[in-house]
Amino acid sequence: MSVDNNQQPPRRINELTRNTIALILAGGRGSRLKQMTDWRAKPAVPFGGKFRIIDFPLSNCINSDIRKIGILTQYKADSLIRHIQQGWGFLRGEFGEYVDLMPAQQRHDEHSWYQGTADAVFQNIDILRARNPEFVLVLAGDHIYKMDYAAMIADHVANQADLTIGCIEVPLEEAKAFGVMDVDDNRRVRAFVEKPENPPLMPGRENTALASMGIYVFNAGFLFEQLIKDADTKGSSRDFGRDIIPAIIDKYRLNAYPFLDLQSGQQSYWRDVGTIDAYWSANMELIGVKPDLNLYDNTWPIWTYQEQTPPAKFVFDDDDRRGQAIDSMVSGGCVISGSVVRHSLLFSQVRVNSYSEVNNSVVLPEVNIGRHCRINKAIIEKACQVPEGTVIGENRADDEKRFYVSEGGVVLVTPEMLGQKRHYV
Ligand code: ADQ
Ligand code: ADP
Repeated sequence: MSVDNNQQPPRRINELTRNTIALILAGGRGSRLKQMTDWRAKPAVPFGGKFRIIDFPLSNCINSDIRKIGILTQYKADSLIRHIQQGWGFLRGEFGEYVDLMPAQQRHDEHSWYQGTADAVFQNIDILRARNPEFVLVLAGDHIYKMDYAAMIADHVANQADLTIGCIEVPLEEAKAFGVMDVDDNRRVRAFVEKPENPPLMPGRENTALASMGIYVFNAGFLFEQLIKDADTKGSSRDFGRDIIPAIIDKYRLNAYPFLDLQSGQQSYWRDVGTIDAYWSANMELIGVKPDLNLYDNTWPIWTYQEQTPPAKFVFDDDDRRGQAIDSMVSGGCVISGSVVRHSLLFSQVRVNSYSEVNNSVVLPEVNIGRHCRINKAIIEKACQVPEGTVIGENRADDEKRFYVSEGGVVLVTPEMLGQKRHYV
């Protein structure tokens, strides 16, 4: 019997994940979320009653056994940093596990912080090199999904790729907002265009394009080389989608990794809650009986930091009016007294007072809704004190005078719009 000395045994997955550093790009403003990102970066925006958006990619890392994590921050990072420090400090440094905050360092040019996404990584290249990873997993900090990155890294290794790009199928009319790819039968990427005016169709499909999720597995040495090359390229915007990928596509092995549910083979839940309408809908969907995003799945927990709060409480008021919530999610520390909450999502420590009604709304932490309010289809920002008798969501023209009203008719209410200044801690 002959032994093929060239044949490598398949590598253990935990060896692959242990040799991976994940970098979460958390610097983007997310300006389409309007006043919700006036004070915080999009990854720090609260979601789903007790999480912040960045908890999803972070939890995916932990659940995929990737425990070396860097978070690249830039825009309004204050509440993001606080959240990470309070909630994500449980990794064990002595086992080589960490969540590191990597702020913009203004490494080269005093006047520009990070430029594109590749620059954010390049600015930290010395730190990354010193840590000597085998793979670098680049993630966006502003998408909601549950994904096993270990399977993607294993696929990257099995295909001997230099770069593997996570991808999803999107309707053609939405494809303009993404990097769009063309792949061959072996999932090798043949073409890639960032946010094209006329996106190419997926082969064999009528109305679908193959879009990049903006998440990448790179062989680390290869990534560092390409970043240095890009930094020396005049006119580059230092972006993965615009500059790095087009520059390497012809010479190297780029593979597409489809984000499918491993059990059903169907495309999995993946959302960019980039607009007020998308944010409101994604939160509302969670209330349904069988939402596509299951937050009650013990096999893929979403970790977060939240203050300890007492249980939510539903009480009769002095007039014996019942406080109740129907078809809703209500977080800890809420008190609903003599009022009705329907088809709504309440974050922690919300108070709803007598004779009020809250319908189809997302209410962020520490909001107080005074008596005799009627609120419909709204997002009420953190710590708003909604005065007695306020009516929201019944007359668009009225709402527009005081609040921000989205295209889809969702009313965003912030403390500033109510003439309130929040004590900022
Ligand atoms: P976009 O999401 O439009 O496209 P971009 O705005 O660059 O790309 O943001 C990507 C991620 O990086 C976001 O999480 C953002 O917050 C963060 N980010 C942006 N600039 C940063 C900086 N300088 N420092 C730190 N973080 C930063 C990308 C890809 C497309 C792909 C979509 C999928 O370019 O090809 O289709 O993601 O959503
Ligand atoms: P948190 O980490 O508690 O979410 P954020 O910084 O994200 O805090 O801000 C959340 C809310 O506080 C938003 O409604 C924002 O409008 C308001 N806010 C934050 N900072 C200030 C400030 N300096 N002045 C007024 N309002 C603020």
